[in-house]
Amino acid sequence: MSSKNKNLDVFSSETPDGKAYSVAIIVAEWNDKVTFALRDGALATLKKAGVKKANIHVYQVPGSYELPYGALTILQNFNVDGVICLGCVIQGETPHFDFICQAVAKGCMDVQLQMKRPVIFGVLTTLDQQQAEDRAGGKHGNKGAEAAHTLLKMIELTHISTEKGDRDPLLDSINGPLGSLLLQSAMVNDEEADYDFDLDDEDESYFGKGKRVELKPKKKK
Ligand code: DLZ
Repeated sequence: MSSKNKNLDVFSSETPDGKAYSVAIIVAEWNDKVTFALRDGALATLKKAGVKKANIHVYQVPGSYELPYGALTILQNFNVDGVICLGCVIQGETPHFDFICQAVAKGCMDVQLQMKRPVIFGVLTTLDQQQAEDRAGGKHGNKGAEAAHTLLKMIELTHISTEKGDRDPLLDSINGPLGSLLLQSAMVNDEEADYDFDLDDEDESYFGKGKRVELKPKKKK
């Protein structure tokens, strides 16, 4: 269904309670009239869902092209459950539009799969300014609000699956940052490879629970 026939503020399911969640919003400054309205829509939805003000972190990047890198660096360095990327790409006279849209969409997907935390694609890709404004608090609702709802749904899913799942968190993270630590350790030399890694004592929870995983090298007995 196109967003023309949908109000982006009307969700098909209830927005999860966000009081235990910590989130980041990354906003592109290009087309800021639109993107700042998306940001406000996202903030209103997060607030309504109970996300604490102290747990909402807003960052700006120059354009939509910079959103995936912004998401990656925030997820690598900050303790957030997920990220909303907000931008607005309006079709111009050159193929620039297609390059940016595809790069950003693919970039957001890559980052969330790499970091195993949700990165929401809240980027409007429109033919003109009016279409963008219609979806940034205009007659078709607010894409930022929809992105915030989506993020909370995906964080909730992360929590449900990590609580109910029976996979070993360490093995599960083999493709993520922990995995690369393990691989690096294995690659250094035989003695290093003999090291084992432990999750931090208090850290029964890991991704999606609002805590970063601290790995402590532990010599094998
Ligand atoms: C360069 C550019 C163009 C032409 N159009 C947009 C746009 O419609 N929306 C957007 O978010 N950013 C645009 N940008 C900027 C790029 O995303 C990026 O910031 C620059 O290419 C970096 O030099």
